[in-house]
Amino acid sequence: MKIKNIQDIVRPEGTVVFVTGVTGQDGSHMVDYLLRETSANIIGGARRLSVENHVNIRHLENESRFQLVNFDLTDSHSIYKIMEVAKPDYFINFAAQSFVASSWDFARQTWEANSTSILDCLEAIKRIKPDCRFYNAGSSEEFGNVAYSPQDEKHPSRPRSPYGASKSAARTLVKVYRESYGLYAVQGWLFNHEGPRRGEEFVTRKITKAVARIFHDSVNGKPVIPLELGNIDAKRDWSYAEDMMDGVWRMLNQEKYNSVGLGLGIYPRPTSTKQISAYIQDYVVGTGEQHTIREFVDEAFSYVNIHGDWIGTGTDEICVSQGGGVVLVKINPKFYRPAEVESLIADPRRIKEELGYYKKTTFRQLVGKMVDNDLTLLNKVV
Ligand code: F7E
Repeated sequence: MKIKNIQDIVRPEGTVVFVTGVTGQDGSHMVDYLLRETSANIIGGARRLSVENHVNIRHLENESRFQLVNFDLTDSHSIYKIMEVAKPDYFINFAAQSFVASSWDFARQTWEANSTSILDCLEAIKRIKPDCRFYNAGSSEEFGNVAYSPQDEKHPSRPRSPYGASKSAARTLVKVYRESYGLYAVQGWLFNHEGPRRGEEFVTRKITKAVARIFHDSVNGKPVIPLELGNIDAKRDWSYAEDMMDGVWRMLNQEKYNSVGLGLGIYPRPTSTKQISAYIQDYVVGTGEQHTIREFVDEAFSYVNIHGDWIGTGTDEICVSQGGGVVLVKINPKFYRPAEVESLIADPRRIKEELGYYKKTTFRQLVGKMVDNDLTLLNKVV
C-alpha cells in the first residue's frame, strides 16, 4: 500500500482523524468504523518496517478518505510534524508496546512507547491544536492485582507488569493535561479484545491458530503437535475488538452521546472543548463476562468438533482428545509470567447507561469467528 511521508500530506477538508497503530488490530478496526459511521477523512500512522505488514489495511488500498503515513510514536518530531501538517480534529492513539509478556524483557522501551510518548502527544496537542480531541488506549492491566470484582471506574490502579505500570502512568498524564489545560483527552480502560486481526502471540489467536492446525492435521491423518500454553487458569473478559471501536468513538464525543448531560445533570450543555473537558470521563469497556484460558481452549476445539479431557495438575496438566487419546494441549512453564494478573472482569454499566455502548458479539461467536478465520488462512497455504 502506498505510504507517504508526513510532509507530503495535504490536509483534507472537513473533519480529520489521525489514528496511530493503524496496521494493528485496533487501529485498523477504528479506520473501518470511522469510514462506515462518519464522513471524516482519516490519516493512519504506521511505523516504517523494511518488510511491510499491511495485512489488516490491505482492503483500504483504494479508499479515497484514507491516507497512510510513516509515523513513529516514539519519535517526538513525528508527533509535532503530524500536528502541524495534518492539524487533526481527533488524535486516536493505538500505537503501543502492547504485549504484556514482553514488557519485562523490554521494560524501558515499553515505558517510552506507552508513557513518555503520551506526554509528547499531549504537549504537541496543547501547543499546536488544543481543540484536537485525544484518545489513548488504556487497559484493564492497570487494575492488575484486583481489589474487587467486577472492576469499575473507581477501581484503584494496581498494575502487575511494566506494561500495566506504563498505562497507569499515561492515564495520570492524560488526566493532568485535561485538568490543567482543558484538553479533551480521555483514556478508556479496555478489557481484552480479540478477533481475526489479533497478533499471533496473544493467547486467543495462538489458540485458534493451533486449533485450526490440529483439526487440519487430524483430518489428514498427520501426527498432532500439541499446543503449548502457560497459565490456563487466568481469567479474562474478552470482547470482539470491532465492537469496542464504537465505545472509543463515544468516549471521544461524550456531549453527543451522553443523553443525561455528560452524566452530571448539567444544563445548559457546555459547548467549547475547554468547557466539555471539565466533565468528560474515562470509561471501563468490557462485557461483564469472564472465562478462563482453559474455557477458551475448550470452546475453540468444540467449534471444530474436537472434545478433550483435562488430566493432571500444574505443569503436568494435559488436554487429551476424547476417544483418540491424542495430546492436544500441554503446559510449558516458559509461558508463565514473572507476575500474573489472575482475574479480570469489567463492570461495563456506566458506559452503557451514560454513552449507550454495549457488547454485541457473544463469547461463542467471537471464538467461532477466530477459528473460522484461521481455518480459511490455513486452507490458503496448504
Ligand atoms: O494473555 C495467559 C497469560 O497475552 C492473556 C493485551 O491486549 O489485554 C492483553 O493483555 C492471559 C494471561 O493478553 C499463554 O498469562 C497462558 O494471563 O493474550 P494475552 P493480556 O496479557 O491479558 C490487555 C487488556 C492489554 O491491554 C494488552 O495490551 O493468557 N496465557 N498461556 C498466555 N498468554 C500468552 N500470550 N501466551 C501463552 O502461551
